Amino acid sequence: MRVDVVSIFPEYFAPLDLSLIGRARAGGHLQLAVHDLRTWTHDVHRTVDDTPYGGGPGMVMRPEPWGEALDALAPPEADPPRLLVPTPAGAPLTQALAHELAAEPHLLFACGRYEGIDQRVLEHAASRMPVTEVSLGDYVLFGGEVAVLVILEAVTRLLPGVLGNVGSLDEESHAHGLLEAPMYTKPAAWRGQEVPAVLRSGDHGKIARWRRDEALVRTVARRPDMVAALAPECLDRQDRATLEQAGFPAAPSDVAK
Ligand code: JF8
Repeated sequence: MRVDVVSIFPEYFAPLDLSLIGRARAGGHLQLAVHDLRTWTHDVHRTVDDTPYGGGPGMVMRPEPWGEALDALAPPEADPPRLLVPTPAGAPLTQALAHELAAEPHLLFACGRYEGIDQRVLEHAASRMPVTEVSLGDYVLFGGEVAVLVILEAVTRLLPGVLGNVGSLDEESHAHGLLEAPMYTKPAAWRGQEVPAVLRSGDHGKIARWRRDEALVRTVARRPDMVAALAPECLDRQDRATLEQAGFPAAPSDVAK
């Protein structure tokens, strides 16, 4: 997969040389290029921002450098990339979106700063390529850079050949719409706490059932929204019994009415 990133802080992306993403790059799974938006300015101050029309606090990113950057990185004659624009107003990043992005041949990330990018940049880009505004969640960051680091980490680990053990992808949290059961390693007893006996029993059927029940109980307690979103046909009799015992669905509260 090819990935281009445009930012006024290209140094933010230094961590992408490290660890498993660095290895994915060295192994040729990820071809990453980070570009300084100021490359596409022409004034002595290399200006990228200006005051907002309509007034209000802060500054807005001017459209001209972004227009030139997108012309250079997504030339009209070439196969268009998918443009991703982090913004608190975007669609939430989910594991499903990460899978979708991992199947793309070319991603182009536009990192805004200040109060964001002039909306006409996105409107114009949408006439040439698919544009997706994406959000990490309901809290406010200074800019899109950290969001791009997060999205790239979620996507890179899904690229074929990047994870050694492909099976671990199907077993992890969110793969089945549930949180994972707790995990343990040696020693069997530590500071007076024992690893649950079932995990040391060697009975793989019992272990799978125990993990499924733990996952269900945990998800009811921590993420009832995820349990509510489960397709009923994904639940067997024992699942339904475990959910009921865990107190799902919660009794309707007076507040909700
Ligand atoms: C920004 C550009 C974001 N979940 C999120 N919170 N805040 C942001 C974000 C993204 C881009 C810019 N301010 C200026 C905030 C995402 N994604």
